[in-house]
Amino acid sequence: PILILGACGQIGTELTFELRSKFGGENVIASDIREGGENLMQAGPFELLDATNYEAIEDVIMHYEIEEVYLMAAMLSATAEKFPMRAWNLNMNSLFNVLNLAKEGKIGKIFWPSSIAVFGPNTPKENTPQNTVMEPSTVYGISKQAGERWCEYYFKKFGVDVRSVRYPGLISWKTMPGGGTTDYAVEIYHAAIESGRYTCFLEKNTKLPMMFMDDAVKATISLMESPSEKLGTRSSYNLGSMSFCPEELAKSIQKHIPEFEISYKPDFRQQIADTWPKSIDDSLARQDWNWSPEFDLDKTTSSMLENLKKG
Ligand code: VAH
Repeated sequence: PILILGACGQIGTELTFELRSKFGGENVIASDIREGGENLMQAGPFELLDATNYEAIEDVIMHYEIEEVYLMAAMLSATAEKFPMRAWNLNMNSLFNVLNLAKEGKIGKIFWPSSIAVFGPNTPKENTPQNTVMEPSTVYGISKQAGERWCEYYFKKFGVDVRSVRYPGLISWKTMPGGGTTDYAVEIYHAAIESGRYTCFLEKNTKLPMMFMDDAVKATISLMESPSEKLGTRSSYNLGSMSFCPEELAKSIQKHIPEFEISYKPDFRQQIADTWPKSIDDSLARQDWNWSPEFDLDKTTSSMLENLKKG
């Protein structure tokens, strides 16, 4: 069986649905600090679980005989700047809990998400390499860089089978955005349908690496199913699919909703976005486990508007 920590989050929700359809609802235990939507709660077992509580996770793992854990609980970049110590505690202690349970032989395989937030102001911004200068200047990015170092350490020192990708900004419709700097790219679709206008908290030419959630879920499961010997890195894989700026995203929406209007009112999240890459070199993921994305911007926009219009 599989345990998902943070199953009610943006990625956790989608991973839970996909893994349940692949392996059967009863084999995927969803957990989070709070209950989720009824379709998530009814499709398989759910446990209220604090990912920073080692004993609580251990109890769930022993009770359900868990073999794999997806640790999707975290505080994202914008919120982490407001509550640095709470973010560090959640993002790091949840990771230590699952790494240590695996070191004790109680978990067979771990997925842990990193992010393009590991890169900082002096990282090359175009086609950012897998291995390069990384001096993240955000709490969230620092926690992801530290997390990557610990994942590689536990693999090398204790043989823990932990796998990770550096997600770009993710776009999805099943959950509302939650505290991310890239979440303008989710909010904008809701606004386009609800009011026909959106005030963007990033400048119009802020180009960032982005990905539609279906591609992110496909990549995650593909990495988890790859033979261990094929994996060339145990810190975290660069993962890319497309890059765009708010102005380009607005134009893509206007192909469907011509009267849609966007205005710009940058806030503190602009300073976070300015430290991140514009595009990613993900050739190692393509080489090691045949990564290849399916959704470009226009395909993403069609899918987002179609699914959000269904309400
Ligand atoms: C955030 N969506 O904005 C997350 C992600 C690269 C962006 O880490 O914080």
